[in-house]
Amino acid sequence: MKEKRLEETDYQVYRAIQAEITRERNNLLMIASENYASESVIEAQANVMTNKYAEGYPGARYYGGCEYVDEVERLAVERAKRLFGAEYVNVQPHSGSQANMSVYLSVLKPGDLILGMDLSHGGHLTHGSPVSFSGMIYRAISYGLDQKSQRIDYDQVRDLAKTHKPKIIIAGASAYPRFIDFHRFSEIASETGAYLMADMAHIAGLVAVGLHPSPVGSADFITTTTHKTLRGPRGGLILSQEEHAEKLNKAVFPGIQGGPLMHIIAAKAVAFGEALRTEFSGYQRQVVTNARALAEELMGLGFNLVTGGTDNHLILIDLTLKGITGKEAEGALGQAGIVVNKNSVPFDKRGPRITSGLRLGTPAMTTRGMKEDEMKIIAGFIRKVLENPGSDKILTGVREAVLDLCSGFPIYQ
Ligand code: DSN
Repeated sequence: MKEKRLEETDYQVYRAIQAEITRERNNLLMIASENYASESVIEAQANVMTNKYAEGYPGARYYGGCEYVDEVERLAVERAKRLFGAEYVNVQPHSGSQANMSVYLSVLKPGDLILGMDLSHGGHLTHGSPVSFSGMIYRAISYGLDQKSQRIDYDQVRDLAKTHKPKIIIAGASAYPRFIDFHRFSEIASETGAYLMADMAHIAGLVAVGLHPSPVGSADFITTTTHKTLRGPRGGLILSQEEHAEKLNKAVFPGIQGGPLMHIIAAKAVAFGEALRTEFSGYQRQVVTNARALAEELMGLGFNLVTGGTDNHLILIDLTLKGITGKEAEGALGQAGIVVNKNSVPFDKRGPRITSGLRLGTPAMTTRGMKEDEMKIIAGFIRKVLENPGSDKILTGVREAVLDLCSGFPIYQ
């Protein structure tokens, strides 16, 4: 195939991609759900498998010519099974939301009751929010955090499950800095006759190497994205037991999706292969060590963290007493080259567009090779910015220091 460079064929798109590469090199990417996929993962996504229709599953497709895409899908499935110790794996969901939608479709009917974590307490849109399909098609109720400990209120989960008898309970979060007790959730689900779905999107990388207790063995269904701590391509994944295989396969295709994205499945296979290597455990350990170091340093500098620390890859700063909103803080930090997202804190008095908090994660910075010393430096930058959000001089000074720090940890050269 004659190679035509994008630079010559579509300069506008080429230029935007180049600018994105520069942005990813020259900023501290601290959005807890983001990471830098390896160049092998990126290469595997940019290939001719994007051309192939492969509705169905390996060996049982609705199209001819699937021998090579079958090979990558089988590799992805087999590697994901080994990585998580799961009996059944489906690598076709295009995203985490579609993985969740597939699970619901496989066991729920419209109008059935689901019990998930409140979005404003750290849950996810697809766990029953009224603005998502999950809260529109199904009836949803939610549990939250205990006001004092700011940890999941398992007694409330049990009470709600006993009183309302949901068909499925969802254990999982997108902004919760502590371990999730999947075993406890499974006890509640068995006691109340509910299915248990664990959405481990944020913590999948930690689960893969045993740094977070695994939901495998506790949950009936486990969903995840593949691009957060797992550091693969953007996409979704479902794990379960063989007994649920048929209904899950049908729910993904033809239930909610058509042709799988075979180039992305190739990249998932590559990412799972990387995650099975010994170095991946070391990487995840450092992600957690870095999150703890960042948490300690920020608390030492006078910041209030939700739950007073972290067990995983993320922290939530509560800015309520700092005289700055989450929105203002995100803006000022962004100007200084520190990319984060504003986030509600438990029992936040401000709405989701403003918020009183910030969510920060260490997966991407750890991929660049940063360790505890750099986390301390970053905590210092954050303090400087948040104490002087209106000072262009200070923001420019921190921006220069961020560029200097980034240049010591090259990425995508
Ligand atoms: N949007 C993702 C996150 O940032 O956590 C969850 O889907």
